[in-house]
Amino acid sequence: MRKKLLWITLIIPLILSLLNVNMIGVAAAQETHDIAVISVTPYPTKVGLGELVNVTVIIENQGTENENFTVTVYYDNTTIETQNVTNSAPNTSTTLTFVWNTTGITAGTYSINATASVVPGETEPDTADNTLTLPFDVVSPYIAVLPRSTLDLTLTPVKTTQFPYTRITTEATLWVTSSS
Ligand SMILES: [Ca+2]
Repeated sequence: MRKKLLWITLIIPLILSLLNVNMIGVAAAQETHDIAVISVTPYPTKVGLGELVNVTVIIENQGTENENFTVTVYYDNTTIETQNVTNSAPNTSTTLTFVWNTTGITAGTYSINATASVVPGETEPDTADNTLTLPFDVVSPYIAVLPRSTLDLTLTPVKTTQFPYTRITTEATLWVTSSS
């Protein structure tokens, strides 16, 4: 009887206590925090100066917890925009669209970068996939070089595949106005 009492009062609580500690330890080890930028897609794929670029960014919560974070899109080191993502569920993706107005920059190749903020508990090497960069070309708009005395709007532009013909005729008209 005394042996049975000892089992109930000491051994069982001790076993339950150890099991409880172990269960908490396992739960903590399985909790992960990991946000990843899956893709960055600009559209159109090349623009003339002053045109708009839609940058679509897909971000995935690869961790086990709901997360709040920000996503910032840059061209080179300049911020285009920052957006917030709230309560992102585990194993789900979020699609965001950013608009880059290329007015005021110079033609050239730029880096478009999307970066998701590091969430609490997210550590290396999981932080490496929080950013994604790709090159993007901004080209000079086509300028029709026409003799002033022989302006002919029926001339065929050299870069007909780059801009629609209607745009060329508009620019030629503006050129005549400014030179008069
Ligand atoms: Ca990550």
